[in-house]
Amino acid sequence: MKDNVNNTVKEEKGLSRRELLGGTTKVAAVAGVAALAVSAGGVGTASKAVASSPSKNKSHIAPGDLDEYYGFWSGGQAGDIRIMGVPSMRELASIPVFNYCGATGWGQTNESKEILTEGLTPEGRELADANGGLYLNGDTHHPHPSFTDGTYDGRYVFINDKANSRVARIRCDVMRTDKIIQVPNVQAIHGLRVQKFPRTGYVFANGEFRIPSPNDGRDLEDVAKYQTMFSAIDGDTMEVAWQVIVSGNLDNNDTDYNGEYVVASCYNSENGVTLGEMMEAERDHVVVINVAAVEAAVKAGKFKTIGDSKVPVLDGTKENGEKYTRYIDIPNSPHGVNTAPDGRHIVVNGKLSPTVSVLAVAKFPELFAGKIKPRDCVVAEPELGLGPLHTAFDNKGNAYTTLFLDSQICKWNVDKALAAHRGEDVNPIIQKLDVQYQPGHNHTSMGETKDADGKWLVSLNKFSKDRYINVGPLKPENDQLIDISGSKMKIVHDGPTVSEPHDCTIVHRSKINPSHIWDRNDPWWETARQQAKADGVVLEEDSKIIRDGNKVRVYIVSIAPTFGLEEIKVKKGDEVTIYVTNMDDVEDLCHGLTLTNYGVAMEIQPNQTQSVTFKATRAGVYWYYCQWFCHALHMEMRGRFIVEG
Ligand code: RUQ
Ligand code: CUA
Repeated sequence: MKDNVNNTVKEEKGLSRRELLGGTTKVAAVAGVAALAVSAGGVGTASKAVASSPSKNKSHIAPGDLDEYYGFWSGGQAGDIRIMGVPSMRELASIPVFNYCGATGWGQTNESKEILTEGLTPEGRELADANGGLYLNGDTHHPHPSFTDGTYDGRYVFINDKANSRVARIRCDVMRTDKIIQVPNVQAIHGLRVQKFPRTGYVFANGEFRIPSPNDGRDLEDVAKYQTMFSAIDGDTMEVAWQVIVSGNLDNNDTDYNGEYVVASCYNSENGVTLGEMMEAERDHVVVINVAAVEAAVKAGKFKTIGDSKVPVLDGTKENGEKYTRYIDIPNSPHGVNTAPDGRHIVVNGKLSPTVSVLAVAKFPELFAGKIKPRDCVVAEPELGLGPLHTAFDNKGNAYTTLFLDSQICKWNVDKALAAHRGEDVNPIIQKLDVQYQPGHNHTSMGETKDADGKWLVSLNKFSKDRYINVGPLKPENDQLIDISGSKMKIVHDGPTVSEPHDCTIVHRSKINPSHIWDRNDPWWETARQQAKADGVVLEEDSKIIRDGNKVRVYIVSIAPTFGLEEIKVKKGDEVTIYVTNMDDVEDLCHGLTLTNYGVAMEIQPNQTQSVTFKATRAGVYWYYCQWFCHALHMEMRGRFIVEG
């Protein structure tokens, strides 16, 4: 009750503040948005017309109580994934993905380095090598869990890295990344969605930037020859199955519920390379990809390959691609693409147009058969407000669209929008809610599955401005939790997040079942297991030092509060690999190994083996210690690394 009172006060304040804080709108006006006539009449008035119904949602999670949902938040420019509890909005974990993580040794352990490098393209490896063999940055946007039969199956989460054109897979049993690949022939993987039916299956990845092909120094200034592609990755093998060259560029995408079509948005149908050029056309498009048609052509061998890459590439451009693709004009620089849980409608968000375009999935077969025109697939195009970016859904046929420029969420009814498009006199807009400020993505609980439950909506706002005490020039983003279980949306929580988590997914906890400890048969340490076998060492039992020329392999079993070795003696110049096996099969009992002044550190979770390799470059005594507080004698859990000169 107290919370509600506070929120009301804050919202009123927010209304007056937003008039003073028009900075972002001005930027957009420069980009030509203000030229569009927009009816803002729905603001306030529409929401007043709705009778308030009480919510059954409980937003406060008391100490000791558990959340009902796992939220997978992208880590944005930090390159990780965060697990949030919903509705508490407590941050529960960070899963290292594309980033370097000092807490876990991600980017330093041999196991993580293998994952970070094995899937790089030859070009990527060359570029990463110039920086010491690894990319240390990532720009994660779209975390999407794997599906079976239209809903989450708890196996994996997939996410893109726009910065280095990669796609990663996270295992939901241990919540660690197990595969990373770099997609060849494209630059900047942005939109990413997975096949919903029959299962994942494909992970669909959009290449955003157009580049020469192959990009090896040719056609540098011949921008007419630049191109980009849509890629389908096999989610089981994490290999690129095929690619389709498209006209324009690719922004976001989403899939249908039949496993047949993917729709990808394009904000640069002009093929421009400057902002001015990209803005020229009043309409851009979405491209519809016909998965079965592409598969058939690949199977029949009707593809080419580019450069060193073996990936089958098909031509899906406007001129040549009519078997594989269709282009539907959409106003204007569309951004988010969101499939409704009804399985029948896909909403494309207009960004520079105040409209969203609703596509009917059922029309796509006729479109590919040439029986209807592309625009005939648009069955509604309601005008919602300024800067529609993304749309989420409840289980009652309603949609929730973020309005970036208006700093609002617009709740509207899909059926009413269809009726209005047919000419009936109905207003599809149900309510507009002020959010703080400039929302990008939003997401509803289970809302991208057929199990959408209409309980919670999260608005990921790009600016927090004055919502928190000032922490300096770089302010956090502001994620707002909105109760949508009643007839009116109600903000119940503000939560700061850092480095711009672009997007999130909200998964009911019944769908995910992480392990408490590792299984000793896990493939995670297969390379270590093989090496140990060759050295006659049993990882689970032996603490031993094996010398092999100037290579030294140190095997340590850790059981709180001891390391199996309290002294490791090596010679200056040796290449040392330390394998630590944590034989505490106790929930929540993590050990670590940090080697002082050598910059070496890693986590070893219960029942896990991890290893790290480094050069003993300087003689002396260097203490190694366990850096995860594991026992009353945790401080004493240490040993001497002695380097003889
Ligand atoms: S995009 S704010 Cu990177 Cu998902 Cu839309
Ligand atoms: Cu082991 Cu601290």
